[in-house]
Amino acid sequence: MERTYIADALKCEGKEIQVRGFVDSIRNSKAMAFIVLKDITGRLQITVEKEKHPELCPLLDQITADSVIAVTGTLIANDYVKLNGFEMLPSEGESLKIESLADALPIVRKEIPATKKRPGVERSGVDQRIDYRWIDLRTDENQLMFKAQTKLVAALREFLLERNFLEIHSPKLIGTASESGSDVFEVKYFDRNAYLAQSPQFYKQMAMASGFERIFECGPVFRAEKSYTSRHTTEFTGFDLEFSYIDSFRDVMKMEEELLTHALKAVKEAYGDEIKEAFGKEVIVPTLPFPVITLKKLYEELEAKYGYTLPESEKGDLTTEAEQLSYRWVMETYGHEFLFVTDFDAEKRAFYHMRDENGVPQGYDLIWRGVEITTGAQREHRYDVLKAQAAEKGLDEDVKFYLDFFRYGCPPHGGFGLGVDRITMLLCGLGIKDSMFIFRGPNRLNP
Ligand code: AMO
Repeated sequence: MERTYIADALKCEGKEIQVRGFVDSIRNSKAMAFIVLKDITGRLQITVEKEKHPELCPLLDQITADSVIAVTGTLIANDYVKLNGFEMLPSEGESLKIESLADALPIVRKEIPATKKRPGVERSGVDQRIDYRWIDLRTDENQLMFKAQTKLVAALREFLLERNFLEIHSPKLIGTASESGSDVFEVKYFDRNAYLAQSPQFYKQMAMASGFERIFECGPVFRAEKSYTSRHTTEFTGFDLEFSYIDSFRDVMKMEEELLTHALKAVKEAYGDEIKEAFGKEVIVPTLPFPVITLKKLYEELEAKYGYTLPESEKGDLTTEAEQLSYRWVMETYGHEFLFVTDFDAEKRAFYHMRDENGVPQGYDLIWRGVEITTGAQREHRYDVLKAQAAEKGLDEDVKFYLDFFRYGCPPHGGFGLGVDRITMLLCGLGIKDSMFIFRGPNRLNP
C-alpha cells in the first residue's frame, strides 16, 4: 500500500491507508496503547485496543520514542481525541511494522516542565544538541525553520528568474587567496595548494564580463575566521547576485529591497502564523523604500540619542555594538526593521568597490534587526582604476587573473551578497548555531 502523509490522512476518514513516521510518544497500558506518530506534515494518534490485536502486543512492548514505524489502518473521527479529533485504528493482521528501533535519546530537545509528580528536565545545551543534530532537527520548530528557509530561497529565486537573471554555479576551489586577502582556508590540491572561495565575488563579476548581464548564485561560502559570536560561522550559504548597466549603487539597493520584500511576503503568507507561534517572532513585510543613512550620520545619531561613543580604532566602519543599536534607532525613527548604511571609509572596504570623486566607496551594508545581512556595491569596472585600487591594498599580484576580466570590455555593474543563515536566524530570533542545518565553527567539523 502506498504511504499517505499525515496531513493528507486527515482528509481520508473511513478509508484504509498507511502512514509512516517517527513515534512522537507512546503510552502502552494493559488494555490500550496510544501512539502519536509524527511525519514532516503533522501528527496522528494511533489507538490500539489490545484485545482486538493480540498479534501487535509484542511489537508494542518494543516500541520506544523516536522509533520509526509504519501503520495500516482506518481513520475515524473521535471528539475525545485531543489531537485533530481523529485517530487511526489499525487494520486486522500485521498492520504495524517497526522499521527502526530508537535507543534512549542522548539529548533533551525541549525543556520538560516540572509537575507535582516529577521534577522538570532542562533542555540540552546547543553544542550538545549539535552533536546529535539529526535528532535535534526532528522538532516541529526546527522543521518549520527549514520549511521557511526553503520558501525564502525559492521566493528569492522566483523573483530573479522573472527578471531575466541567470543562475550560475561558480567554483569553490580557487587558485589564489582572494577578495580582501582576509582569512581563507588553504587546501591540498594534488601537488600544490588551493583555497576555498570566501565569496563568489570574482566569478559573479566575470559573468558580467561574459555578457550574462544579470546573474545570481546560491552556494557555500568559506571564511577562515576564528570568530565565536552568535552570527559567525566558517561555512555558510550565500545568496549572491550581480547585474550590469547600473548607474549607481542605489540601483543595487533598490533591487535588494524589492527582492527581500517579495521574499518576506512569501514567507509570511506561508508560515507567518506558525513562526509567530513557535518562535514568538512576527514576520513583518517591510515597506519600500528602506531607510538609508550614512555611517557618519548614524554615529552622530547614536551618540546624540543613546550616548554611544565610537572607539577611535573602529572609525570608518560599523561596530557590532553600533549595528545592534541601529535597530533601536531605525525602529524609533522610521518604525522599520531594515537600515541601509552607506559611505564607509575606503580603507575598510574591498578594493573592488567603485569610489566617487571624493574616494567614498559606492556601496552599502544592509542591517536587519540589528545584524548585517548584506554587503553590496557598484563595482569598479575600469581596469586601470581597479588595478590601482588592488595595488593600494597590496593585492594586485594575487588578483591578476581577476583583473584580466576587465581588460577586454566589461559593462558597469554592481551586486550584493546576502547571508542566508543570518536571515533564517533573524527570522526565528535564534543564534547561528541553532539556525544552521549543521553549524561549522573553529571548533566544529562534526557531525
Ligand atoms: P561580506 O563579506 O559582507 O560580503 O558577506 C556577505 C554576507 O554574508 C554573510 N556573512 C556571514 N554569515 C555567517 N558567518 C560569517 N562568518 C559571515 N560572513 C559574512 C553576511 C554578510 O553580509 N563579496 C561581498 C558581497 C558583495 O559585495 O557582493 C561579500 O562577501 O550576511
